[in-house]
Amino acid sequence: MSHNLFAALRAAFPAALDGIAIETDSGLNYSWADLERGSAMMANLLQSLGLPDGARVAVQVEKSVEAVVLYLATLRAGYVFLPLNTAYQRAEIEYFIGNAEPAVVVCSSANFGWVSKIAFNAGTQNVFTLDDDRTGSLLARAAHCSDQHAAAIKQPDDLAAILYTSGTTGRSKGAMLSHGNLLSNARVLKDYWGWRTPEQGGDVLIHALPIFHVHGLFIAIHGALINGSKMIWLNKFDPKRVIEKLPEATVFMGVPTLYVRLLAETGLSRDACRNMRLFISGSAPLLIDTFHEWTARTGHTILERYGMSETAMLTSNPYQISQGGERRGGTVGFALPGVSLRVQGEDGQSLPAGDIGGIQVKGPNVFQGYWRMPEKTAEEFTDDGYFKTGDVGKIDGDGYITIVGRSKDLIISGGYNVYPAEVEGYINELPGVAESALIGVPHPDFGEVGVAVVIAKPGAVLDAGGIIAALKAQLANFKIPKQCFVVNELPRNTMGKVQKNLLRDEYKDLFV
Ligand code: MLC
Ligand code: AMP
Repeated sequence: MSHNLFAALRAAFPAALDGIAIETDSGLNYSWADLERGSAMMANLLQSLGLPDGARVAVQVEKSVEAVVLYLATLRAGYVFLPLNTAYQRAEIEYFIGNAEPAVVVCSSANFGWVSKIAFNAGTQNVFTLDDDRTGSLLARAAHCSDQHAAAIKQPDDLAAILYTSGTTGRSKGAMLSHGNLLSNARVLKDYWGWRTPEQGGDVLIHALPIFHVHGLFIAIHGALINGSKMIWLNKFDPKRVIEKLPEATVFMGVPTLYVRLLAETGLSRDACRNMRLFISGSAPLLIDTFHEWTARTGHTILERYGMSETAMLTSNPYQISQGGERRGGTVGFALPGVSLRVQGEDGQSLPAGDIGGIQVKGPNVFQGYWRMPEKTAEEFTDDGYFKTGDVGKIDGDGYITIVGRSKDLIISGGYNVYPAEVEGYINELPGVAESALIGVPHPDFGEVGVAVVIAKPGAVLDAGGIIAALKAQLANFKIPKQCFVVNELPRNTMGKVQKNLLRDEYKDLFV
C-alpha cells in the first residue's frame, strides 16, 4: 500500500473535477482538473530527468498557484520538496543549496543568473525558472509532458519535504518531514477543526500566507485540499483585499501580525465576517488584547494553535466545546489527538499542572531528524523518544497549554524566525565591530523585532546606519535589526556571558 501524501490529497478532490479549486486575485480560476493535470505534467517532467531516489527539489519562487502545482508534482513523483523564502539572499541560498545538494533548483527568472551559478557550483544539473505570471522554463518544458501520472509508491517514513530552520548556534538545520508526518497531521486537523466536505456544504479558505513555511504550505494548503475545499488565493497579504473577500469565505489562517493589520482596517466588521466559520492564528504568540479585540469587532473567537517546522501542528484550542472547553486566549489549547506532550523540569522529571518547564512532544507528526546532522538530531530527543521543542510552557489544571517563553535564543518577528546567533555572526564580521548582541523587543505590528547592540573595536568608529545597510546586502529582510545601537559595553554575568535579559529590559519601550 502506498502512503504518498499527494495520492491522499488527490483522493479527497471532489468528484466533479471541473469545479473551482483555486480562485486567484487576478481573476484566474484553477479547477481541480487543472491541479490534477498540471501536477501530472510536472511530475512527468521531474521523472524524465532521471533523478536518484530521494532527490531534493529546491524552490525559491514568488507565491503562485504554479508553485503549489510544483509542490504537488514533487510529492507525486516521490521526490523531496525544499521551499526557500524569497527574502533569502545570496549567502543564505549558497548555504542551503550547498547543504541540501538538490538535484533540481527552481528560481525566478530575475534571479536565474546568480542562483544557477550557485546551483551548478554545488553540482545541481537541472535549474529551471518559474515566475508568478505563468511563465518560465519549468512550465515550457512541462507543457510537452503527458498529463497522466501514477503517483510514486511511498512508505510513511519516506521524505516528503525538508524545511530549513535556523540553528541556535551556527547554521540552519534541515528538518526532514515524511509523507507520514504530514499526512497524519493533515488528517487530524481535518477532524479537529471541523472542516466541511463539499457534501457538508463545503469550506472556502482565504490563503494569504507565504508558501515556503509550515503554516502557508502545509497547514493551509493540505487543510483545503484534503477536504476538497476551494481556496481564495492572494499572492501577498493585503488587509483590504482580505476583508473584501471575507464574505465569500469560511476559514482564514494567519500569523498574529495579520490579525493586527486586519484590526487596523475600518472595514473589518461583523457583517464582513457573516459567512466565516473559523479564524485560526499561530506561528507566534497572539496577544490577549488582539484576541479580545477580534471577538468584539467580529463576533468570532480566534482559535490559537501551536506548531513548528519539526513537528507541524502540536496543539490547538478546541473548535467545539465538546472537545474539552472553550477557546482560551493566551493559551494554545490541548495536545492534538495522537500527540503526546509533556512539560519537564531541569532534572528530567515531568512537572505537575501549573509548573513551568520545557515542552517535549512525541507523535506521528514528529520529524525524521535534521538533514545530515545525526548528532544534532540525537541531542534534541530524550532517551524515551520525545522531541525537545525549545519552547517553555505549562499545562493548567484543565489541560490547557500556555507557552511562556523559549529556552532557545529565538526572535519571532511577524511569524518569521530570526536566530540572534546568525545575525550576530554577520555583524561581528563587519569592519570595526568587536562584539554584538541581537535582542527581541516588543513591536506593535510584528509582535517582536530584532534590535542590535554593538561594541566597536578599540579605536574604531561605528555608524549604526552603516551596520544596518551592510546587513541588508547579506541577509533576508525580516532578519535585519529594526534599530542598531553602538555602546561602550554589554552587561555580563560573572561567567562573562552577555545578559540579554538586561538589554531586553533596557530597550523594551523602543516601539511601544
Ligand atoms: C517584512 N519585514 C519584516 C517582516 N516582514 N520585518 C520583520 N519581521 C517580518 N516578518 C520588513 C520588510 O522587509 C520591510 O523592511 C519592513 O519590514 C516593512 O515591511 P512590510 O511591507 O510591512 O512587510 P510585508 O511585506 O507586508 O510582510 C509582513 C508580513 C510577512 C507579516 C505579511 O512578514 C508575512 O507574511 N509573515 C508571515 C510569516 C509566516 O508565514 N510564518 C509562518 C512560519 S511557520 P524595509 O527595510 O524593506 O522597509 C511556523 C510554524 C507554525 O512558524 O506554527 O506555523
Ligand atoms: P518555526 O521554526 O518557524 O517552525 O517556528 C516554530 C516556533 O514558533 C515554535 O517553536 C514556537 O516558539 C513558535 N510558535 C508557533 N506557534 C505559536 C503560538 N501559537 N504561540 C507561541 N509561539 C508559537
